[in-house]
Amino acid sequence: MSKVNDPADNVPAGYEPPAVWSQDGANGGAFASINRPVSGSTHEATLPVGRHPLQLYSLGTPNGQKVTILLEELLAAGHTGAEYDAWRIDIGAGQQFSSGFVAINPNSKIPALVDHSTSPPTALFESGSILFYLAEKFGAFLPTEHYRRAATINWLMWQMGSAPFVGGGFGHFYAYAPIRIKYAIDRYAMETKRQLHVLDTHLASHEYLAGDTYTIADMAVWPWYGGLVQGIYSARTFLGVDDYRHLLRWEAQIGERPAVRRGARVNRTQAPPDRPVAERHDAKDLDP
Ligand SMILES: N[C@@H](CCC(=O)N[C@@H](CS)C(=O)NCC(=O)O)C(=O)O
Repeated sequence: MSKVNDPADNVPAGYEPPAVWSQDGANGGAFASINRPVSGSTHEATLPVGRHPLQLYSLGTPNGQKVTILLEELLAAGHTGAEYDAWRIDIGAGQQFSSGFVAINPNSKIPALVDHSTSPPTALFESGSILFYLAEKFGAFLPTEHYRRAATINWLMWQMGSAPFVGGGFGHFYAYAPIRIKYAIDRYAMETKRQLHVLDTHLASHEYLAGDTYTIADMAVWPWYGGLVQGIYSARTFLGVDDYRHLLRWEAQIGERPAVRRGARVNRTQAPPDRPVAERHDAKDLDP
């Protein structure tokens, strides 16, 4: 690491990284109680299994919403095999570290899915992998023409690689960290605005991310970047989101789809302005 300053300027003042890092108690951030430097389960517990082919273990965060939006879109398009039970995993209470959850996702993060219509059942984790699997399984929202398919996967991968800078970077340091660090906020606000500009520029000349077709790429990007437009982290003004008018057009267009509105309510305890649904086991659970 290059030495660029006086340690007195560090945060906290005088801090120098030790030769070997070790955990120094909880750091006080919003997720301090669940962060650990090791993987694996902390307790024995099996996951519940409902009556539908697809069993989703998730929470209605942006990463969770991507999957429930696709499932609701598939059902709306008539793919009855996409019926699902959505079980709520309380990550604040550490349910992602149960032995049952770790068995299907060794990375201990929502969302995770098990497809019981296959033999043996198929376990899936990483939201992008889940979207890709379901789109292929049902032959929907993933175009077959090479250029449209490539564009869809490009934007899906872009989202998976980019959003951690928004959530783990900007969102963490702006909204969740126990102290406000200008250096960190500047770094991640810059990158988040760059990403918003990437989307805005592309959407100026494309109706959807993959061009003229609504795909899993839109479903992956909408919860995160539409979320910034809707005010997650209360950063809409700070990030100057109103300047990105093509992104705003696309955000509203995707957000008014009935399946998107349904999917965005699943595994949530708050989903303004709509009614949240902590668990979904039947289509009726989401009816008005
Ligand atoms: N790259 C993963 C990220 C998933 C992720 O970060 N999930 C968060 C909630 S949005 C989580 O489960 N956090 C719990 C933890 O870190 O212990 C994906 O897209 O599925």
